[in-house]
Amino acid sequence: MSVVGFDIGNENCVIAVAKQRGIDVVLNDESKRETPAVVSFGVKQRFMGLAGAACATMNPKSTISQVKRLIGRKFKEPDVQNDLKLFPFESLEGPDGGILISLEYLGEIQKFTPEHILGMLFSHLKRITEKNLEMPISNCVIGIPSYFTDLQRRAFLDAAAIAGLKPLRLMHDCTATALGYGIYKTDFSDAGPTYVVFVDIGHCDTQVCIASFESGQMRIISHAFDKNLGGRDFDEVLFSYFAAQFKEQYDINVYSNAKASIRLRASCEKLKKVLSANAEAPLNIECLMDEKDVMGFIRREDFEKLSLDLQERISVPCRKALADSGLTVEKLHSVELVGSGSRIPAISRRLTSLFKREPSRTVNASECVARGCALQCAMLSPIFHVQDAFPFSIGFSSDKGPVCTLSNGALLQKHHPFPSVKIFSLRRTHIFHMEAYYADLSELPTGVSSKISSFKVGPFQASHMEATKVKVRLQLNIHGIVTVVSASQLLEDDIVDPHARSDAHLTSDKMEAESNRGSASVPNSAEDGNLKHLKPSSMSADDGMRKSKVVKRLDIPVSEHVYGRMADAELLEAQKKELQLLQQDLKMEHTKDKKNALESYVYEMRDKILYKYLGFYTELERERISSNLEQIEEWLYEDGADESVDVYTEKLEYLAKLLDPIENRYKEEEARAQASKGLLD
Ligand code: ATP
Ligand code: K
Ligand code: MG
Repeated sequence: MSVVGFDIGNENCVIAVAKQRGIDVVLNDESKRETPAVVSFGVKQRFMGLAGAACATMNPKSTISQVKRLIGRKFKEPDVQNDLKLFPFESLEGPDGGILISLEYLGEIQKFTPEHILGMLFSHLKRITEKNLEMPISNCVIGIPSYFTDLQRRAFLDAAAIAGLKPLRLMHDCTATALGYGIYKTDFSDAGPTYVVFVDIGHCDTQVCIASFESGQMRIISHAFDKNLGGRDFDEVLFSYFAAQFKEQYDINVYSNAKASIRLRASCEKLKKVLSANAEAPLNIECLMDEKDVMGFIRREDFEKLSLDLQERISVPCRKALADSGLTVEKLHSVELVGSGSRIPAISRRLTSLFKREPSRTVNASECVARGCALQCAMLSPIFHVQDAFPFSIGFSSDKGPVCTLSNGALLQKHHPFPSVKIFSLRRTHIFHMEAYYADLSELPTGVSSKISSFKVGPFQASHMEATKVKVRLQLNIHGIVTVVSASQLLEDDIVDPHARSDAHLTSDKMEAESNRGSASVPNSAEDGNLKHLKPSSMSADDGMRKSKVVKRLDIPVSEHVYGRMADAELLEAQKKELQLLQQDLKMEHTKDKKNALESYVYEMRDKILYKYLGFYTELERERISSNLEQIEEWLYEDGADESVDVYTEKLEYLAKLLDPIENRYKEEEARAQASKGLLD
């Protein structure tokens, strides 16, 4: 079984695999450890990763990056609108309020969901991995931001499914990092838990978590985040600075020109990286717009002043995670700083003063998420327990009002451990509905609906008008998705009628098999999420009953509807479409290969006629070959620049036929020479 971990960043993706010796990062086709998260639609084929990123300036409207920002979100959410303003591609509101990306491909306007675009990226990463491992893969663990909503998590699973991947777990980025950190550490004290803060600053977001490590177990005790603060905001500071400067100096308004904006933004990102290692840096762009070359310059000191607000904002989630954990800085063992966005020196300084110690860089800043995911994939049978914390408070209601509420109206408090199961009983006479919802909207981005999903429970049999006790098993599954895994009814033998008995079956108290897309079974499930106290039977209330009497447990059907999630038919459609698009890409790649082969053959043949086969042809043959070579070479650059595989193959075969007799004469002569040499020896 392959054990693969994926980190899908807004800027860079990393693939890691678990091998016997440890974790390896998979190199892409360009032998790079990071693959840009870009999908670009060319004229006849898609380009992804590095090749896709290279199309950004030439083909901005058809080049999609940062799709992770859009997945599982609504078009009208304010955050989404802000992001869409930055992106050069076109988007519109989908029929369900979701987002559609619209672009021209293969001569028509095509619309794609973010799930599908992310699916393309997954498919690309999957192919890189398969090429590298020389075997097909499907099982994997994928890193996600800890602030992802239920819908975003499901959308990620759907995107993976479009590419034919089977995620065994979606794992919070910081949890993956913490796992990779903790599993090899041996210097933790035996006296009590060791607390480590992980700060991940990526391209678009900042995530902080505090993990506690104890023998064989890791718990996430708190996490916090800023969904809209990352490296790209620092780029934007430089962008505004130079845009203003160039307006004054060169009288150009880059905001009015999409291509100029893209180029300036890209240059600012490069400049920012230079400033991480140098005290000052120049910025030169040829022909930025209106045929003007621009030149600029900035000192690190000035950049730091310009980005003071952003630096301050990084402290906010750090303080929040610390406050939520109930710890003081003195209790912390260390602060681990990861994510390439954190390479700005001022950020380190800021964290040093906040946590009263210099942040460590024990783990690989750009690879830690993928490595942690690969590790998790390799050890999903638990040797080392990973208990995560859920980011939002979840409420649950039935048609008769909220279920088992806590003081604030939630069923599961924010930071509830997962994977975990919650069991409750309701008394009902017939089919009923339940709703899962976010209990505290202030924990979510503005514009996110409180509705998560609805469940229909039933039909079931109730005797007369007397209400039956229905036991509902709610799961916060391994991906951090809320779902009802089962509902059941306990019946004493004498009230089960003979027909019902035939299809009634006794079930054990272990987790039932998954019934919904995205609800993987949980390796450790216990009454209320406490992994350490796993009991063989976790249904405490009815244990007594079962011991004294044989009780039939009848499964009640549960159906789930998730608000805003793509329907099964849509997913199938997207999978089919993805296969077609892939076929087209492969066809174009094959065509390119054939064209290259023909081109090389022309050069090779010309060379052979000049040297190797000299004297083995007639003047007539030479003339015929030369004129054909010349013709085909010219054709390759003009009419033949964009032909089909068959045409290239045909031309190559034609040339080969011309050369065949000459080649044969040469070989015969060579054999003769060899033979006579043998006689002499
Ligand atoms: P996200 O986590 O938001 O999904 P990601 O995982 O792709 O994104 P990273 O690869 O961790 O993000 O970081 C990318 C960011 O790091 C970019 O903004 C990039 O400009 C920035 N970056 C990379 N190298 C440096 C450097 N030397 N100095 C400053 N910033 C850097
Ligand atoms: K990354
Ligand atoms: Mg990241």
